[in-house]
Amino acid sequence: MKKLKDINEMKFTKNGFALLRSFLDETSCDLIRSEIEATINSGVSGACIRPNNTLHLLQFDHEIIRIVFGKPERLKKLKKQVAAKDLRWISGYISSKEPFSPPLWWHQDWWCWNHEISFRKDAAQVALLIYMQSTTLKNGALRIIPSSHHSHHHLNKFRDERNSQENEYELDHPLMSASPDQFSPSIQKGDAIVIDYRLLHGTEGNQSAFRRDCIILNFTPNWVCLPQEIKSHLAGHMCQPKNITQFSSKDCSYFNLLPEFSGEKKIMTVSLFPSD
Ligand SMILES: O=C(O)CCC(=O)C(=O)O
Ligand SMILES: [Fe+2]
Repeated sequence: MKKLKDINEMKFTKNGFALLRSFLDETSCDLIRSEIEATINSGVSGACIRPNNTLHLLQFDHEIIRIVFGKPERLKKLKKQVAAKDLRWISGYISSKEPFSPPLWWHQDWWCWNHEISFRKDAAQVALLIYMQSTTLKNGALRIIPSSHHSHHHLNKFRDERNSQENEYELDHPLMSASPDQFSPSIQKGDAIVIDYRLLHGTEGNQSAFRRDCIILNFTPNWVCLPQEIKSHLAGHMCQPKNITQFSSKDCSYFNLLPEFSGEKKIMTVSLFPSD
């Protein structure tokens, strides 16, 4: 008989996502919510405004990272879900949906479709999305298409260069609309969902008068197995510490989540669409 651990691991690989209920306790959520306010109000975090969601960068030494990683059992849960053998943290963001903002279009977070690693079964990168309030179809809930990380999906044919920064799609565009095969997980405050970077996902519109906040933490489950060029690109991410010597395993229990790379520095060409 299969052990529960194996079943969870297989589910993530097959479906491209896994839910981590009550990932954060109430106290951590409240602490993070006040850090979110402070970060947004300070205006110094490198906000990236794109239509219908605002991203604020989280550096490794940000207080929100300290709060989330401060409890080792959370990382253990994540590792188990994605069968991580060498988990490393690449980047983090606050993802806000402003009041009365339209849906975030269907997209994939994966960025190098022109590399053969894109077509392997296992995820090269995963995103952990932690929600700071419960979400519904009315306030910007996540929507995903299960298993879309492993197969061609018809929505991909609508994705093009507008799927970047400036240009919006009309509200009735297929990338903005509900898809018959979508799944909208019911999310309570503190719940998290981990998704394969290749999974098609988006959000409902936020029809409420309140901002909807999510913390996004991006990881590689098996750093040691990645090709050098991908390691080099990811290790140079702007969320990574500029001066790694300011941290040590003595003062920082999650220091070993930092990706190590000492080879030639290389930035890869970004390729956002599977057909590129
Ligand atoms: O905020 C969310 O719920 C998801 C955001 C997202 O998918 C993204 O920013 O890439
Ligand atoms: Fe995304």
